[in-house]
Amino acid sequence: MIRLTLSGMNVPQLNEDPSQYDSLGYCVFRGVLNADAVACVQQDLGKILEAMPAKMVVYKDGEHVEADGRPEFLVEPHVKAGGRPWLELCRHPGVLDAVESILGPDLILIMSHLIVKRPNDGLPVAWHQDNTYWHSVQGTDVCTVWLAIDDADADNGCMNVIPCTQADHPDLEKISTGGEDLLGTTVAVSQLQAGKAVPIELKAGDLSIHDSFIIHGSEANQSGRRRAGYTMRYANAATVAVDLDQHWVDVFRVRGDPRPAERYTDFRPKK
Ligand SMILES: O=C(O)CCC(=O)C(=O)O
Repeated sequence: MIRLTLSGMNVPQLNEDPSQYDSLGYCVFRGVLNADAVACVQQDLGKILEAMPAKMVVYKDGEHVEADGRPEFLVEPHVKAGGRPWLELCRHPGVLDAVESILGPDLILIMSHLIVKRPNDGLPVAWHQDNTYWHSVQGTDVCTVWLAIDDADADNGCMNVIPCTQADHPDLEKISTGGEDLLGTTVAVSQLQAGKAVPIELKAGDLSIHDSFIIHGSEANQSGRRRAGYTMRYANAATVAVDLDQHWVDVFRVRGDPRPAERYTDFRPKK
């Protein structure tokens, strides 16, 4: 699992085999969006960044607080005014094929989040698990697609995952970071575990998928380049239930047949 770079440093080979996802907890898919599609998404993002409010309500260290507007906090763009391009991305056939190879064909979209780190300024994201924040989501067959809108690498703060830490779905205690980071909370990670982390380096248009229990995070952006990613969160509708009375955003059926009396919004392609 080790590849040697020109600089002589050992870099772990990223998993690109969906059949290894269950054991490793993540998988990378290359070239899902072509150059034209990437250019469109970058343009749509430009519009959102131009219109970003000076103040935002953000979820930090367990509560909602008002904070300065920052592009790491662009939550649920797919349901906001003008958000149709982001909703369309969530049912892009290439994206859904990748998700289907992981979760099967019965798919709902449960939320999305644009996480943009400005050059030399982007916030770190401390080690965390996703699922333990989502109390309205009951079940473990849940994953996040991290679509690279810009090239993402260790210098501009790409996501890092610690393979296999999702095994048996541990619900780890959240600890306040007390610092300047996206979530304000973290989980305890040993040096041994941290040493096994892999940087998910992607070209714009690539995507990675990670399990909702895997430990992951990212460093600040210390480069002069922007790092933008669009996270789309999906679940297997057969094994996961979303409590729509508690959930903060519409849930969209994107693939597979709706069950009788299902309350998810039908957004399957061609509907
Ligand atoms: O974009 C990042 O750096 C972190 C992403 C993340 O935590 C997530 O997708 O759950």
